[in-house]
Amino acid sequence: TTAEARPKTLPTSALAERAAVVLRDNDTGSLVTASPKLYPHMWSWDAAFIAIGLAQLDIGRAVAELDTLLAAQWSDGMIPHIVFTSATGYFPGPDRWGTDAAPQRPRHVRTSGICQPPVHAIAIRRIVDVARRTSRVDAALAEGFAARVWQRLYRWHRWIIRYRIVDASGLVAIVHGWESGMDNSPRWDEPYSRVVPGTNLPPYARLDVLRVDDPAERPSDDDYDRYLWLIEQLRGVNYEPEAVVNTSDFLVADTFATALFALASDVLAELGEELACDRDQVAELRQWAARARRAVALSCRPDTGMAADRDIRYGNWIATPTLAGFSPLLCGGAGDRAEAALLSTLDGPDWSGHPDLFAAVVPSVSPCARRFDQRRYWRGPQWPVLAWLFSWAFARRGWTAQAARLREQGLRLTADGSFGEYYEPFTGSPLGSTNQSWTAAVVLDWLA
Ligand code: 9WN
Repeated sequence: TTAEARPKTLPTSALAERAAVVLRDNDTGSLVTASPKLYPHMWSWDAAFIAIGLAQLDIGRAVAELDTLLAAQWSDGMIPHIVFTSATGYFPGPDRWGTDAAPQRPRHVRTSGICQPPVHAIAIRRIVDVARRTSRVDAALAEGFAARVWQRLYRWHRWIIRYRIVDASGLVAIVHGWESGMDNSPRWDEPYSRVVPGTNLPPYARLDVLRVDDPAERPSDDDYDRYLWLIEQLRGVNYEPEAVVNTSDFLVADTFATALFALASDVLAELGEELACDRDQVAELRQWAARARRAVALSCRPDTGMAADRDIRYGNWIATPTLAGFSPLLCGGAGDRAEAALLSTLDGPDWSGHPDLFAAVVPSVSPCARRFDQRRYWRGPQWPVLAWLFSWAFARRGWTAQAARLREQGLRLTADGSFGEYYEPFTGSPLGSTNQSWTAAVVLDWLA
C-alpha cells in the first residue's frame, strides 16, 4: 500500500472538532471509556491522557475524570488498571478478575487487581498548566484539585516503592504484561515463554478479536492463555501485594515504567512544592525519583545504549529493541553523551528516521528488528499516545525542536480523524480500535 491510499487529511479545526466529539461520545457521565466498543471501561493510564485532552475542553470535566479514577484507589494505595462500568462487552470483566474478596478493594466500584504505569501526576501537571492559561477560575479549580488529591498520588507512588522495587536493579517490577501497558511487546516474549498455563485454567471466550477488523492486530490465543493464567495466580493469593510478587510466574523489572515513575515522582514533588504540601513527603518523592532515574541509567546496555528490562525470576536482562529502550530520554540521568547518542538512534534509520515510515513517529518496535510485525499491536505499530508522552517530556527537558517535530509528525499520523488506537507505520492506516479516547485526547492537546 502507498501513502496515496491514505484517507484525507482534515483541516486542523475539523480535526479538533472531531476529537472533541470522540471524547463527548465516549463519555458515560462520570468517566470517558477508553474506546466505544473494544474498551467500554476506564483504564488507569488512559484516564490520565484523557484528562489531559478534556482539559482543553473543560477543566472541571478533566478534574472529574481523575476524581473517578482516584476514587477507585485501593486502600493500600494501588491505582487499579481497570475501573469497570456496567458494560459487558469486554473480557476479562470483573467476575473473572474476582477482586471482590480482596480486602483492599474499593467498595463502591469493581476493578481489576493489577496496575498500569504511573503517569497520573503528569496529567495533573498538564491540567494545572493549561488551567493557569485559560482563566483565574480554572486555575483555582485545577490547583484546588491538585492540592486535594496530592496525598492520594503520594500514596500511589509509595505503594510502588513499597511493593514493586523488589530486586537489586532498583527498577519497578510488574507481575503481568498488562501492567506495562504494552501487553504483547516482544519485551515480554521470554518471560511469557516461561509462564505455563495450568490444565485447570478455566475456559473463556475472547471478545477483543471480534471488535477489530483482523485478529492479527491483537495478541495471539497463546498469549491470552498466559494472560488469563496469571490472573488465576493473582486470585490465588487474593491480590495481597507481597504474595503477588512472591508467587507470580511473571515478575519482570520494567525500565519504561521506572522512567515514568521517576518523571512522575519529580513532577509530583514539584507540584507539592508549589502547593505547599508536606515537606518530608516532597523530599521522599525526590529521593524516589533519583533512585529510579539511576536504575534506568544502569539498565542501559553498553553496546546499544538502550535501556533494558530484567527478568527477575530468571535473573537475565532483556535487550529486545523496542521503544522502551529510549526510557532514559523521558527521565534523564544517563548523562549528556549517552543521551545525545540515544537521541540520534531515535531519529536514525532504524527508528523514527526509517525511510519508509509514513510519519516520523517512533514505532513500538524497530522496523529493522527480527520480531517487528507492522500490524500487531505492541509489536511494531506506532502509538500516538506514546509520541505525545515523548514530546511532552522533551519539551519539559528543553528539547524544543525535538518536541515540536514529534508533535508535527504525531499530527501527520492522526490527521485523518479516525483516532486509531495504533497505526501501521508504512501506510499510516489506523489499526485496532477507532475513536480511541486517548488518541483524540493527545490530538486535542497537540492542537491547543
Ligand atoms: C488490557 C486501554 C488499554 C491500554 C493498554 C493497551 C490495551 C488492554 C487490552 O488497552 O490493553 O489492559 O485488553 O488489550 O495495551 O495500554 O491501556 O486502551
